Amino acid sequence: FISPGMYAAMPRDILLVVGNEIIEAPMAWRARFFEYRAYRPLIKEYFHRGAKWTTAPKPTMADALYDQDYPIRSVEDRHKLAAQGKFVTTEYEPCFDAADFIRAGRDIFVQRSQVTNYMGIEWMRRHLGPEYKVHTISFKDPNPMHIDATFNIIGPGLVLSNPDRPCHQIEVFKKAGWTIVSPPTPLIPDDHPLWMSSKWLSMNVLMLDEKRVMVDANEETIQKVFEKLGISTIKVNIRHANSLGGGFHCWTCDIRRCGTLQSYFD
Ligand code: DAV
Repeated sequence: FISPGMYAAMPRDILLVVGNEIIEAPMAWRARFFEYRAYRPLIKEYFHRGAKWTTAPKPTMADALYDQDYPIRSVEDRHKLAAQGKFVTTEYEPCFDAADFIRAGRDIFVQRSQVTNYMGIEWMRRHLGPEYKVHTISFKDPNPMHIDATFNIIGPGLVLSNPDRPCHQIEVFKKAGWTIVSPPTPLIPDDHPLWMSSKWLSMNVLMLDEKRVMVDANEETIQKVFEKLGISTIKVNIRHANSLGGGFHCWTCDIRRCGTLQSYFD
């Protein structure tokens, strides 16, 4: 295939860190096939310092991986397909973007999306083995791509759940004792340029630890939500970066965490 390529600006999209292992995602867009190369100098450095380093099977990105009729499908049809777990990528071969996974200790949650197929999810499940549990969850969302502006876990048993994209399995989280927080409507103005993302980048925050969050300096309503939860806010203006398609969570990838491996979803 021929592709002009793209930026490699969002480490969250391509790298999934589980324990001491850095997993390079295969990606699903042809334009992103070579993105891993931008991170290789860093990954080699981590490898020298003891990290386990894995690259998931590279897709051939054959035409058969994509529903060729998808661009001409109506909005209603896309909604219907989404409800059946079908999107522009087919099940021809495994593909996923790392950002469709979100971690909570031994439990890892993932959505079937435009860029992550069931075969990719199954690859991850078998790869991680019995130490981790991979749960496929889904949302009322005809256009899912990356889970972190939809369902962003911000602490032990604490999750921001996008009210425009309700989670079909939310009762399971409630039963497990989780607190579900509905983030307020984003304040980003209508005329602010955005690319491949919605205003919900406001909830795409980065937790430095359980008590500190990096949040957009302009998003005062969500800042108040965090403060009420006893989480102190580190306010940074990231609006310019939002225009390239990501918030704090997209633009970062935590490599090392203090603490121990625990279960939060029993
Ligand atoms: O509005 O769900 C998520 C982040 C894209 N990298 C959205 C965009």
